Amino acid sequence: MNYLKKPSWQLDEKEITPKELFDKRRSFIKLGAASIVSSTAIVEALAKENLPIKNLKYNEAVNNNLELNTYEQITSYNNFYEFTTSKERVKYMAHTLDTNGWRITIDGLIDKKIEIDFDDLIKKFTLHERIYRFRCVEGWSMVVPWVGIKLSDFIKYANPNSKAKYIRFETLFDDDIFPDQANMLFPAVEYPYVEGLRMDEAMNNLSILAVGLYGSSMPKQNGAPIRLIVPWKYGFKSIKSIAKISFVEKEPLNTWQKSNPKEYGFYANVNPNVDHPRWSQKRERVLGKFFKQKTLMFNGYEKEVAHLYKGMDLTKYF
Ligand SMILES: Nc1nc2c(c(=O)[nH]1)N[C@H]1C(S)=C(S)[C@@H](COP(=O)(O)O)O[C@H]1N2
Ligand SMILES: [Mo]
Repeated sequence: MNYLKKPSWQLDEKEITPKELFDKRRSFIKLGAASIVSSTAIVEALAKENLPIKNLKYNEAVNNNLELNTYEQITSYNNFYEFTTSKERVKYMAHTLDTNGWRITIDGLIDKKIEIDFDDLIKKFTLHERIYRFRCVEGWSMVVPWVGIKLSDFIKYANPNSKAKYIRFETLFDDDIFPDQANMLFPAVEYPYVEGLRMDEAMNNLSILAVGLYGSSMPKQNGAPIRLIVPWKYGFKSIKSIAKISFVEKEPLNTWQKSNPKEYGFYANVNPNVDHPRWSQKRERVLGKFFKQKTLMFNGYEKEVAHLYKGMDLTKYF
């Protein structure tokens, strides 16, 4: 008999999910049922906690017995330069990010430009939970239970033609929402924030467009309503609050490469053997942990992605 063998990173939720995640979900389920009665207290609680996502598929999750960071940790230490370069302050400023009626433009090497509401777009896809390591180029890391759609599913929907070799993402430009975009003199980086992937990287099963975490919709400070997650790459590739997705022929010039090409490249694969010009990448500090731990090649996803870079000099394509 043939058994469908799950990839090593995939395990059932019950095998891996710590108690906290279950508790969190249970509280959502309770709130969900109670909200039929619709008291203001419940509505307020839901708004505060983010709305629970319906019809979520829990059958896929990355395992390796990863210990999840808490919701509090994941939402209290953020890089989101459109607000501020202070990681601790992002969560206090992100309330201006109004995602009501969020529109996404899909253009470039496709049949016809698509403009669609985020709410309508997301209905077309199956949601997956993916528990991934997340490693910032600065040397901190965390483990996050993301909720999202497969980027490959999105690409199949957009249906780019064969000339498309790369996918390019852009964060919303709106200086009413993002205070640093109104900073005429010394913005932290050039806006809108831009990122990109080679098409085969984008089609890899690990690549997702995340729309939530811990089973609820994406907190504003983490890039609501939709952001990229590519867990084998440094965190800056995981562009937040996406408003435009384009299929292009040439390698997009991503924001950090543009701002400092000596230090940041296009690929940004997590690699303990290639140091940042100003610090080592051999180790990392997990949020909430005192001792550092070893950084893994491709952030621990070598089996899934190493083939994408066969024959490439990873010191050159950093
Ligand atoms: N638009 C936008 N996306 C962004 C950033 C940013 O400043 N602006 N920072 C990046 C960096 S450097 C990291 S480490 C992650 C942080 O994601 P988190 O706040 O959810 O941990 O977002 C990435 N995506
Ligand atoms: Mo980062």
